[in-house]
Amino acid sequence: MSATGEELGGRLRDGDLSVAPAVLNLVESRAPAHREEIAALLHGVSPAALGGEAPAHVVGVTGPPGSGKSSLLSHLVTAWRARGRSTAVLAVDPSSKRSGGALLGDRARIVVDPRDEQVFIRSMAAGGRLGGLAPATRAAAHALAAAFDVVVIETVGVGQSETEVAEVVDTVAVVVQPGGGDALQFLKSGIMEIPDVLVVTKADLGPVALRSRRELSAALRSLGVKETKVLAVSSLSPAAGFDELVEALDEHRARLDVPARRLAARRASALADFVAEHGERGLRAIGGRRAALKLLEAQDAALDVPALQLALEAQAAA
Ligand SMILES: Nc1nc2c(ncn2[C@@H]2O[C@H](COP(=O)(O)OP(=O)(O)OP(=O)(O)O)[C@@H](O)[C@H]2O)c(=O)[nH]1
Ligand SMILES: [Mg+2]
Repeated sequence: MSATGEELGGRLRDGDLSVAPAVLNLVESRAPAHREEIAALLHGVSPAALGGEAPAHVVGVTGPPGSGKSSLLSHLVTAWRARGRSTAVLAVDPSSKRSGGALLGDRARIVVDPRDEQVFIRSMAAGGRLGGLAPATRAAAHALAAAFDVVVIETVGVGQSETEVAEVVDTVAVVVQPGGGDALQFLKSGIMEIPDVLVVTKADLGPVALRSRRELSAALRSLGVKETKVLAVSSLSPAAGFDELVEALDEHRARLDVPARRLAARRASALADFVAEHGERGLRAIGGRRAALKLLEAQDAALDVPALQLALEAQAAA
């Protein structure tokens, strides 16, 4: 490892996008010696160090396997770049897990201009379960948000499994394909949290896509949800719907209380990282999840995730 965590944090604060690969290598390292370096990196991009929240729009793109997330992201990244926004995508790859394997045969890659230095795309290993985020993914998103205009986390999941990504991003876009009844059922039954934006992909399939869009809109209305836009996009050429999608994501960001959401995200990340490391037994040592959250809420709002995790560890050891 050439650059230290502190150096990487400083370069991210300066807006140097070229350090993204080194940042990813560091956060993905499991070497015990790197734990302090990761903490130094995240400390360097904390609100305390930045003088406020990281400027990026952190977006979660989540949906069932094969629903068209990666194809959609190829176009969405292009649309953001056309608006001059630098973009990092962290694609959480569940392929090592049985649950994600069904459609691997015809899975698409995110395709962008390889010469564009303001785009960074990286596949990352999934956390423990479908839709789960590894600590490395949360750390990468927190760090890159200091330098990139947009940071995306792509995860596979439907139903409850996307909550983890919802906890760490500003805006959640749930992506479903036409005729995919699961999302509709999960939405109606309250199993699925209300997404910030709902996207029906494969609009080129015609009537079936329009019907899905209508059904999802009706389901949201019957739940009394007014803010969530339901959009249809096609990633086949001619691509369609992406300007509207950029707008819908921007609108959500505009009405968001970013500091509150980010603070909640750091607390959720610290708790998840703590549990990833110390398990439910660690949680019991604090007195359970609720006690842990209470402890986190008592900490300084400008603290970074590793510092919050240390507070939990101190309490567990007390
Ligand atoms: N007709 C049509 N097919 C699409 C569209 N978008 C994606 N597909 C196809 O759907 C399949 C899955 O697309 P991906 O973009 O890989 O979907 P994904 O959600 O990223 O899949 P996983 O990462 O495996 O969960 C591929 O065969 C795509 O070619 C679309 O707009 N129209
Ligand atoms: Mg994909």
